[in-house]
Amino acid sequence: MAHDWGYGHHNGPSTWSKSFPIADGPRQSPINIVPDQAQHDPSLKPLSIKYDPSTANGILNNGHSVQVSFADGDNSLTGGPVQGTYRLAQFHFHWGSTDHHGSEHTIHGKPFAAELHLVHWNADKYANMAEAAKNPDGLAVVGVFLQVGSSNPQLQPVVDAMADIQNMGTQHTFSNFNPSTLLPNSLDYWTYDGSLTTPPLLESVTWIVLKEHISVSHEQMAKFRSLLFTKEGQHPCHMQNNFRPPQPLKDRKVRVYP
Ligand code: SG4
Ligand code: ZN
Repeated sequence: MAHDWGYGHHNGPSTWSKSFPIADGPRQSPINIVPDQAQHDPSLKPLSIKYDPSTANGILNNGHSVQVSFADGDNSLTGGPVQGTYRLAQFHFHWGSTDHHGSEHTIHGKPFAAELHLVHWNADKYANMAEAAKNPDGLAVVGVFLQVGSSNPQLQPVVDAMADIQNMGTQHTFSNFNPSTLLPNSLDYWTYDGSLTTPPLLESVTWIVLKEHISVSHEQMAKFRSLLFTKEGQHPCHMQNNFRPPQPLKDRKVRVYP
């Protein structure tokens, strides 16, 4: 479908504003984070995350990313920059064609090989993810950088499952997985008000970008790049460079905890 958004020459990030004018809005994501310019804010709290591994219910190639989804349950993000309880809906990744780029956020202009996004919605105020995504305090996404180095055993169940979902639109059961095993030791973070990084680019995300990265091996990254953007029977196109580049900060401040 030539008119659908994607990451290619004719449907990539620089074209999204034609169909989604909010692409040029005041609080778009991702951004380049300049640590020296982040503000310490004593009102920020430590991040508290608790997930129930039994709620993991599937892994999907949606043609834009690989995504693990969760049933509604006791999957909560509290504290940090947010008020109330946000519930995990899914996690997914963005990555490059080489080990040297692929993350959406950058630090001092430096990209990482990949970025994990854990997407949560405000279950205190809204009935579901779709409703939450229309509101400025609807979503909270935790971003974690992946740096190529030693193999990451916690990531291996996700990497192994990729063999079953090579084509766009394919899914497979994926159960009993605790995504908190993917988090780094420290939950210190930067935070700012932003958006979804894909169409519809809704300006509803409180971004929480962790300072500490996790590791991934070159071989594990190669499995991400073996996935396909395309459906079975179409000319195969490898899923890589599925990231949006940094957007203007405009009238926003990045805050840092602690
Ligand atoms: C990826 O394409 C996910 O697969 C999408 O998940 C997600 O959309 C999209 O990224 C944007 O999320 O954290 N990068 S992001 O801002 O979560 C949503 C689905 O399509 C709405 C469910
Ligand atoms: Zn994402």
